[in-house]
Amino acid sequence: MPRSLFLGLDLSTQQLKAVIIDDSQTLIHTESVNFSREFTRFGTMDGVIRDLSFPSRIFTPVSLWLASLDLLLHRLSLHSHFSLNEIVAISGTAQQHGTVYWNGKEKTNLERLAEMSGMSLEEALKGSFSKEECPIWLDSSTTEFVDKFDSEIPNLNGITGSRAYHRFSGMQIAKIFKYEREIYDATSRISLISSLIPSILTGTVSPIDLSDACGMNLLDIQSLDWSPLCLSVALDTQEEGLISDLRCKLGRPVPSSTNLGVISGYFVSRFSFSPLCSIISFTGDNLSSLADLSLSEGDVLLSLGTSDTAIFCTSSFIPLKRGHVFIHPTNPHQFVTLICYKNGSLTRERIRERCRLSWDGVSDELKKTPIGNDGAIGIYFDMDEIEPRVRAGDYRWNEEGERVESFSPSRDMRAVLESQCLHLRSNCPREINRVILTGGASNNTDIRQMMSDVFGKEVFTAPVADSAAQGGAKRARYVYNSPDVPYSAYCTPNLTLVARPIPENVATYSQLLTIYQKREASLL
Ligand code: XUL
Repeated sequence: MPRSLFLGLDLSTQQLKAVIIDDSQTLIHTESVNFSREFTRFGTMDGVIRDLSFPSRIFTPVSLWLASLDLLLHRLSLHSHFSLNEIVAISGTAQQHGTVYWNGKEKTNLERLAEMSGMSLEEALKGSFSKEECPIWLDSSTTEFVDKFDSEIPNLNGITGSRAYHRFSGMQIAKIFKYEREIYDATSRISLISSLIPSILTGTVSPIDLSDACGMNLLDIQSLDWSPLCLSVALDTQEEGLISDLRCKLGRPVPSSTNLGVISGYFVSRFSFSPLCSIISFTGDNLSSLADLSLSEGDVLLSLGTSDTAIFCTSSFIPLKRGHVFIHPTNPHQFVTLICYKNGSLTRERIRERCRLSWDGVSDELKKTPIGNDGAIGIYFDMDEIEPRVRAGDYRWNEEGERVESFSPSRDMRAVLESQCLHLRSNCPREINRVILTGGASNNTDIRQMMSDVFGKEVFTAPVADSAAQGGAKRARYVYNSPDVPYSAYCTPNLTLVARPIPENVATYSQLLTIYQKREASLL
């Protein structure tokens, strides 16, 4: 009986990764190609090139991604415990916001790919792009356009799900239109990085994925089509011809569950893929990790890293001042909210070092203070915080609510951890079912228990390695099999229960939350 295998690809900033699973979600293989280590000839560092004369301009050559796909598939074809011929569907993901510019010749080049299976992808698609240097999410050279979008579209977050951000694709397109007009005019189609790989795999430029399109500041998240107002501001024009030309360049976006067709003959001849292998729309990496965890309404995902990120799902569209709302990649009737807090682990580490403690020592130190610190609150921001907008600084209030300069080490240590948990809690929906923790600090048992007590819910952890690529493989399996059950019932996440709420602590933290919110509000 032949096996059905599913391939998930993740084109991230530094590498292209592959995960293969079988029809019962068992992991069969992972493989990766590191851009800068394996392709020194492109001159990238950590997968990107920083323009020395404009350090905020950051890009990756599109040819590097083509060369990496070739090498990755070649490596996958060499294994004996599976064959590429067993792969029945491919989906995947990519870093968000970056854009790729085709020049009109791609039509012939992609169509003729099947006849060029003796050539590398890089050679076969040479001359198909109007711009070799693709702006990526790290680029922040677009201040002029961020200001323009913010001032000309006050309701931008209500239309697109986010206020204007430097890295969002609409800003990049606006910049190319204004400053590289020949390139813009020579562009036939614009892809997101997530739609580049499926375009190559199917041999025709793929539509942009609706969920990833929410990272462009161009999509009307409710009508599911490009916003005429955003397109007009991007081009600084009311001219209908120019606006509809940009609409054509972008193409009509499609849901993440779209089956884009079968694989191009190029991959059948070159790597022995089955000609029946289906290609499913790719989405953005954060959304794909969420698909890996089958996040649905009531779940809160907290990623505790350099910055702390809270992700949760809602059934209605609730625009935020400083968060991002995306269309849910596996449930088109839901929305995904992502809030990023700048001050995460660096702040935790700074206070820990200031108290001269190891992480084991932190645990002992916490035992010296009561849960809730007797109502004392410390809010610590190493960098200007974006959510809420508060200047960098350490802010402490004693149990009487008076501002004080310092706390004892044990009170300081408890205060930083408690205020970070309360900070995350205060922006999440009231009604939640469970909390999933990922990121470095999710290994800490004190933080796990504190989160559980602050949220009053069970806390789970999830493995994060390869999670975006895993999400791609799981989506490929779901769309290919099209079962009659929702995605969350079909693709089960690999979660471990690590903490249960302790009722008396939950009661203490629910009172402390009100105090915390008062103190935080006094800083605005
Ligand atoms: C999200 C973002 C990054 C990239 C990284 O808005 O810019 O997480 O997706 O790959």
